[in-house]
Amino acid sequence: MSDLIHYQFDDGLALIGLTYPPVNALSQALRSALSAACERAASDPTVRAIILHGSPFSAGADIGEFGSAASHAEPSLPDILMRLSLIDKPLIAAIDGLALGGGLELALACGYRIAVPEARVGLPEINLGLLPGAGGTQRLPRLIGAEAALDLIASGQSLKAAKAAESGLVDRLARSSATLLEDARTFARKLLADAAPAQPSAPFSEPGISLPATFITDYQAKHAARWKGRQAPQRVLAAIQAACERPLAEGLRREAELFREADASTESAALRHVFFAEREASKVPGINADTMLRPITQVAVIGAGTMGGGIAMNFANAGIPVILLEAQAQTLDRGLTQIRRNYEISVQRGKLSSRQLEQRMALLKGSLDYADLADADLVIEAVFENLEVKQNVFRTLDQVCKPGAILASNTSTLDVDAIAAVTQRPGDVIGLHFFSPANVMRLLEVVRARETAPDVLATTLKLARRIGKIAVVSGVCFGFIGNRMFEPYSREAHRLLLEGATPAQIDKVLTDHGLAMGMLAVQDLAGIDIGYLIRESRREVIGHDPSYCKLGDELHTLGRFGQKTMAGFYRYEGRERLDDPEVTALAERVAGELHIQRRQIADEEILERCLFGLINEGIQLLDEGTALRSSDIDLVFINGYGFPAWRGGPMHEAECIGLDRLLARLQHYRQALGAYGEMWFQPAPLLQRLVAAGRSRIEKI
Ligand code: 3H9
Repeated sequence: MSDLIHYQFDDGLALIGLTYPPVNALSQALRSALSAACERAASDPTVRAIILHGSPFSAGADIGEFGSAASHAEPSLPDILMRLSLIDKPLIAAIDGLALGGGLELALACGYRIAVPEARVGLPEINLGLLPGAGGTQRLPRLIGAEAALDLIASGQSLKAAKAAESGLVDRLARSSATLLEDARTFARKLLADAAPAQPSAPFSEPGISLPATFITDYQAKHAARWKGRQAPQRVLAAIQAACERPLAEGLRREAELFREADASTESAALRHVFFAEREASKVPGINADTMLRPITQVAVIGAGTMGGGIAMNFANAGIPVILLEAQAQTLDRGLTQIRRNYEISVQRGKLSSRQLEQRMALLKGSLDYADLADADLVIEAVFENLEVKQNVFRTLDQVCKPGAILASNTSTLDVDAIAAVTQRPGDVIGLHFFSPANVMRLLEVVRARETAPDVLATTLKLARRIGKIAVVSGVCFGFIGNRMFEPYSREAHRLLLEGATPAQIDKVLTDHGLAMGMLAVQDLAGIDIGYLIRESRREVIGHDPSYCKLGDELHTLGRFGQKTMAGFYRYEGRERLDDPEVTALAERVAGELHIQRRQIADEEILERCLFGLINEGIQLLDEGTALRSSDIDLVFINGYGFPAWRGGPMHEAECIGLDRLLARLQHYRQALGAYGEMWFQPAPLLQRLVAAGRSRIEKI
């Protein structure tokens, strides 16, 4: 038959197994083989029922084919599934592992579904800027009702099969993976004995009938904030509306139309880029599948503040015991109490049971004594951001930790080589830069220092996955990838205030672009004092520009530290953020002192200056080798700085804008902004080389 399909005849049953590792993605080749196998079973009079199976069942359409001819090549998935739904013998999908996207749609085209209880089912297409395009938006509402179907499709989340069985998405649960095929055979024989129809009638044959007329518009309004700027959710709604209002065949045609639009959209191209970027990020030169890993069964975190506590929670959540070390009993108690409070909030929100809370707290042990770290396999230091303070911690760790323990610093800006240098074991030292709140944010910048050993890097990357983080490897430089790029972004926002923009105008331009928060609101949240301290440590680099974040420095002098003092770039009334005439007056005064001409600034200029500055820095980081690839930079900005994933990250966006245009605009600002432009808008040499070579992708040449 084909390497991609295993066909077996067994006493009146055809067992068709998908065997295209790793995830049975429904590529053109697999679709052809599947279609041929199903036709064979359909036309064989000795076959009375058909069981489709795979392990995992299938992760859906082959994402790598989207945007190419192979995606639409015959036989198409919708056509195959339509044909399967018309075969006059019962088809049973036997689901192991997962049935996602087109994989679940394949199962939905079968008359019956049996699944291992732990298998996961879902329609995550929305996460790729798509909608289910092989009948999912039409068959699922008819099976479980429009509301439940929309919840599943719009969330992009998967469910355990045991849960899916409650809604009727899965008909029967198998006992285990090992017995799945045996249980599927028993199910098939029962269906045959009962003379069950090939396709049972749909429980919700008219899915819209009992819903209010405003169901779709209400749903849209409820999710408007989360879906701002996105198109895929609108297409999902349109498809569900068709399921509610039209017969199946018409609904399928509408779904196909919407899918074609989505497939060609920039949003989907961006989200597919992010999907592959996440998988690519773990591929790092110098380490491979043969790199030995160090066992991590005990972790220690130094510092029980907000950051240390958040870091510790990640490990407790993954079932790994953590020692939380502090200098004083009172601080330690406060830290542990805060962790408990965080878990209690999760319990109140129904995300955690009280039992799980206690289990996690039991994994956290407080200590005031460095000697307790002797058995830790990984120690993460999260103390005050000061090189000397951190070096002292590492000197102590070098004395108390066992040989082979990984010693990590959570520094966000400092030189990890200089930290490693104070130990006798620099190969065991690495940077693990968690983002705040550390128990929530998905990004982990893994800083590979000059002497970090390959197995230390490989172990931390594996561990990052275990605790649910997206790890991106960075070289050593001030601020690593994220904060180094954040710097020109922040500088530009400060400067634009002096030139005449208001905090609210700047932030609105950025949030309209899809950023989770505006730059100045971020500064107020993070603390004006924190930004000031970071600048203090680098005055020798930035001091030649008298306007550099000058307004931030002035706010610091006034004690306007941001949200915590109810005043920073904004003033705060409760949770409301308001432009403050005092800040405008301050900006006018400072601009006057620095002879900066104030003017009306167009939104486009604000966006270009903030965005292009950080992209230019990203290109420079790639050229220096601090970032391994442009897509890694995108992941940092999406997962650590609230950049919209549906734009694919700043580097992907630059490729969409066009590198020649990016270069031209940087050159424009370099000239238009006088000495300031000359200083800060120098196009990265790699950008100039790429444009000269006529390249459209950002890569090192
Ligand atoms: C769809 O179905 C559209 C239809 O409605 C309509 C069609 C007309 N395609 O993530 P992992 C690769 S849209 C191609 O590291 P895990 C992945 O790149 C699709 N490749 O493992 C990686 O390759 P490599 C809807 C895929 O265990 C390898 O498999 N489906 C696909 O952490 C292992 O992946 C989805 O959105 C694919 N569909 O997670 C599901 N899936 O080793 C997307 C995986 O070369 N996939 N690969 O780097 C996932 O969510 C996760 O990959 C999964 C496994 C949960 C399956």
